[in-house]
Amino acid sequence: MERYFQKKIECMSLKDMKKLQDEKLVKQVKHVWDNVPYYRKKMEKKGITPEDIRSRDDLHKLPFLSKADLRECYPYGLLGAPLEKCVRIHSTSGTTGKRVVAFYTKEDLDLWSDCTSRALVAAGATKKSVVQVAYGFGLFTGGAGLNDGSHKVGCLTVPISSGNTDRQIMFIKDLEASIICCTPSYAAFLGERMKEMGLGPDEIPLKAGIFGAEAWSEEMRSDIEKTMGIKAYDIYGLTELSGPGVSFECSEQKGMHVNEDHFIPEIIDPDTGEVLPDDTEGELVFTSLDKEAFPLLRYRTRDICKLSRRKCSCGRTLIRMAKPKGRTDDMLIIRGVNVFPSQIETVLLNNGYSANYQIIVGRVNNTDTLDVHVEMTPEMFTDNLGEIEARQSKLVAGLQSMLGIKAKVTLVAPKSIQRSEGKAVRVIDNRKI
Ligand code: DLL
Repeated sequence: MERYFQKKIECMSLKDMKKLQDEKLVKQVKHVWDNVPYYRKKMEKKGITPEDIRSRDDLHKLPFLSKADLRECYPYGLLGAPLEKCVRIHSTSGTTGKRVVAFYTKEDLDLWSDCTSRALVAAGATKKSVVQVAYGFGLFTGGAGLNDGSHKVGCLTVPISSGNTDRQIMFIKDLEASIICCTPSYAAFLGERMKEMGLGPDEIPLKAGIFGAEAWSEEMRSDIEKTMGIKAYDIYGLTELSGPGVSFECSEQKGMHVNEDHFIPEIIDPDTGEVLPDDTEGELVFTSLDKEAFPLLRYRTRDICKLSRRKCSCGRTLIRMAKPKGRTDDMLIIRGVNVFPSQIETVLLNNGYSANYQIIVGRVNNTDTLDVHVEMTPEMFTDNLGEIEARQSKLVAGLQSMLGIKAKVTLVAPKSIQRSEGKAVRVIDNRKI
């Protein structure tokens, strides 16, 4: 069965896609120049005008935008359309500084729902599907984004939002939901609860999950897939660019196809800003080609990943981005070594633990400390101290070989680490306090 929502775009030849992007980019730069004085000043400072941008090949000439710019412009400073054309805002859950507010016109919402529809159809959604949207609704983009895409595909949509886990499970069973959309950490929690209720993969009607909004490892994917008997698809996006659906996974599960007719991705060296070739790791930067109300050019996401043009057997020609490894701002530097929470997660899951853990960083006598608290699974739970110590030592060795530094590992009782209904908070860095 073909699984495309807009085949013409999703399988467009590279030549046609380039032409489409070239045309849209020229128009978008002009739109920003005419309507967003803040960015126009940035261009003037670099000595460029819209005439300098004739195609995608000129993209590198444009100045970057960063989260700091967005905060400086809060709330209306980057608005690209008159307020009477704007119909919605969403906002990031940022805990530091001013929140980022993004604006949408009706047309922006329509194009955004195309993106999430593509993700849903790639995961097997049809008009006959029942789709449970368990991302948060409200200012967060997850709920609204998948909800609108699900409507557009014609699925029966269950806008349940996050939380109330037993009710989630009741609806999945009673309505025979085939697709669930939520964060991977909430999916893991749902799976854990289903197991506790005695529901095995064969008794769970779900066939697929669309999980994103936070970094998650391949090991976590396979855990969730096994527990619920589903195929777990990754989806990526950020509020500043619309929300979920900037890129999405196909059944190959080898990276996420970027919706290139709406967003041009680049990978840059985060220190120098230099554009890096495909298959090289660096910071992801996006230019939105169609957004009217919040048209960001060369927005630095701070997400670290790679792009690949290798052919995908699903038939889509859209470039793929790897699973983001983490963010430049959640990379921990511990005793001078770069540590990503995702590396720690990989070691834990490879050793049979679940993704219920907490990383606590501190500083004692000017030396950084790294403590990892990990829940034992109910199956491995024991009060035999010798056994616990042996397990802890094995994890210390595993982490040492992955990270190159020594961590202290403490095994804790099952269910003693708080579960998350949205994005999980796994790092506590006491050095900043
Ligand atoms: O998290 C949008 C979203 C909702 C995406 C639902 C997918 C599903 P923000 O709250 O603005 O928007 O956070 C954006 O989350 O820059 C990444 O660091 C991270 N992120 C999003 N998706 C993924 C993913 C939404 N699939 C920030 N893998 C981004 C890893 C992700 N990180």
